[in-house]
Amino acid sequence: MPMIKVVYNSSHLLHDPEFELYDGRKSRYPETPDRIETIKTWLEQYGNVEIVNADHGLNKITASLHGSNYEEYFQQISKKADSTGLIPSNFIHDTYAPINSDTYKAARGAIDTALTGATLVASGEKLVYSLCRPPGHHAGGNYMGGYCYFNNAAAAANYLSLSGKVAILDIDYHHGNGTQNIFYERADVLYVSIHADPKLNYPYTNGYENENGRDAGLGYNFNLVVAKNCGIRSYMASLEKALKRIRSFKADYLVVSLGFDGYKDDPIAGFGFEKEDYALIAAAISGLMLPSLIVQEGGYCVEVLGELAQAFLKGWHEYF
Ligand code: OKP
Ligand code: ZN
Repeated sequence: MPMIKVVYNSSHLLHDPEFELYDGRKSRYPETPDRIETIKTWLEQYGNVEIVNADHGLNKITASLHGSNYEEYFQQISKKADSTGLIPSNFIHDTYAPINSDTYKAARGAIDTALTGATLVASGEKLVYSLCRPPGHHAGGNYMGGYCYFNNAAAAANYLSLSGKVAILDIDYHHGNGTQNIFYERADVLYVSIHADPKLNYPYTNGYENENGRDAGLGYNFNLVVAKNCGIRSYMASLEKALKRIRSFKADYLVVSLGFDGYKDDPIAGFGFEKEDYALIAAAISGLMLPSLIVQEGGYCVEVLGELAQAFLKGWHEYF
């Protein structure tokens, strides 16, 4: 396995919400700091990786993605956060985006992590893995939600789109409604997502197969719904359809929104995947032979996340 650059940023540690709220009830917040720490530590020990720190000089790029007052507003409310972490406002889509005093800084670090990865891919790296946290694919042009604040993958794709056509393949268990929202009217960035049925799963409002894009973007949004616990065999059939669409698009770059919440023991999701299935998925995707940025999204079975990341990188072989 060749050396792979893994982009990391420690400010995610500051974002550690106390609980999740649903129907007025509190439960454990699954999107925890140890998710990223365990992946980093595991890859340092067992993977051939070079850890690169995120570059924080890239902040101007967010403005074109989320609108300038979004970031300013987020920074302001982060300072005023109370113990619930919940601040009702036009920008907040659901109760799954709690904000504490350091959330802005952590989210800024996550988007910098993605952008740093994008700059490396744009300058010739074949495969880079950005260990983003908090995740991003539920953050839209003007909203946060689903543990997401800034859309890391969208920022990376938007940056890469300055140098060519970009396909985003989202294989998190949940539909990336935010990413879809950001690129819905664009033909230069293709969004392809395989996810659980939104009738039964978060984000509920989007992810249906008839959502194909709008105006110039019509035909450049492709949603594939699979069943919870579908297993790798039936998942691979959908993955082949996704890859076929990406091939016909003739992308110059690929951004993978990588969630590990398809793993069979994930506490909030699950496609019934075994650990080794992540190597099969990566092998299939790497057959696209595209310079690629992997952006970390979800995955909540913390004790195996390092192994899943290792399996994924090991499976990514065809390109090398
Ligand atoms: C974020 B990502 C679970 C309720 C669902 C929101 C899920 C956000 C998933 N108690 N909470 O796509 O992995
Ligand atoms: Zn997810």
